[in-house]
Amino acid sequence: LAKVNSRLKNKRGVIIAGARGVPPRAAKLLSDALKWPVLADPTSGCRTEGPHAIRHADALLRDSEIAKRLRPESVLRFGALPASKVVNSWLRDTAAEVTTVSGSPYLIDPDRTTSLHLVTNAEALCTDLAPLVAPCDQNWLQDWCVVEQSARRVVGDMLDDETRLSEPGVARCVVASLPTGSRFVVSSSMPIRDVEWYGGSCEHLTVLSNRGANGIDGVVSTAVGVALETGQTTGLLIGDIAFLHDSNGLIGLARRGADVRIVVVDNNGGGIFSFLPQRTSLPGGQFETIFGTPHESDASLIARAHGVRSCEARTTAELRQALAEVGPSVIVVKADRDKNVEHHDEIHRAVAEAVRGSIKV
Ligand SMILES: Cc1ncc(C[n+]2csc(CCOP(=O)(O)OP(=O)(O)O)c2C)c(N)n1
Repeated sequence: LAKVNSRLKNKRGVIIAGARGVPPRAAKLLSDALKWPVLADPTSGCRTEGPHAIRHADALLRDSEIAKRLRPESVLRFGALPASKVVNSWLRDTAAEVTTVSGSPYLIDPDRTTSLHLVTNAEALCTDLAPLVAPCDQNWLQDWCVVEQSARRVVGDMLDDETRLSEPGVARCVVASLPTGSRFVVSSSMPIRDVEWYGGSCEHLTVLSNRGANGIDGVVSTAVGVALETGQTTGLLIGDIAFLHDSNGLIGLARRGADVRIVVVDNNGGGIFSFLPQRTSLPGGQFETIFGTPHESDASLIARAHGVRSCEARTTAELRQALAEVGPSVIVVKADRDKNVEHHDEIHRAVAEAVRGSIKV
């Protein structure tokens, strides 16, 4: 404990909460004692309403000035690596002293930033450390809270109550609408990123994400399995290609008593590829054949072929209402891949501008 404490005390630091890392209450206890923010990955369970919970780290740290201003001296990392590339490269470039805590002796640390690896129970460690540590100066946490609050405000203003749902708005609405205690399975590709960037507090949910063997395989089956195993309402946010890839997961669903509420963001292809440089460097037709892969399949009809109720939602209010219905369902939201890239850029720009203004970078 003394050794760990010497790496944390009086330092400007951050707690990184990854998947299966640290219970939210333990993270909060240590955050209060150290006056450090908790950078919370979507699957960490730590994306709470509290001001110390940083849900917009990826968006904040995209701005080089803000990233520099918020550079820590010490990092305490729990659980799996953050999903965000931006957060990981910021960590790599900070030169901060990184202490990693995990329950397993196998350390996953591709950037080799960890200089101390503790194999221990995270909750017990936080409880034992909290009374010993000394907090860093107040301005540090204050700055993080100010930028996080302004990011929360901008994202909320831009996405709450959309009259024409966007992909970011869908992610935000699904997180907010699922009933307390639900499991929430999030597919790879854009859904997990959109939940990270735009989803609000996930305090009321257990968020799960499964990369399958390759990224987008087996995701419908994962959600059905989670619902059957836990007996809880289970939401699934998934793109159309991942949905089609595992639509056999719907077989028998109507008769299995599993409350799986599936939201398919149907942009008629792989939306993530429109963020790649190939989108502009390849001729449009070629890009569509190789990357976009439009299929023209009807997700609603596929659901109905399996006897599962389906509908289309166009607005936040319609999606909220559809998600309130109990029992297996497929809710389709139509989207446009090109507009989606523009919309993401627009939100990132608005967040960066507001955040820069809020701490005068
Ligand atoms: C089994 C498998 N096949 C192919 C890929 C490559 N891949 C990654 S993302 C993606 C497109 C996913 O599209 P969709 O599920 O509609 O989500 P979106 O990108 O539109 O959010 C593909 C084909 C993969 N990761 N896994």
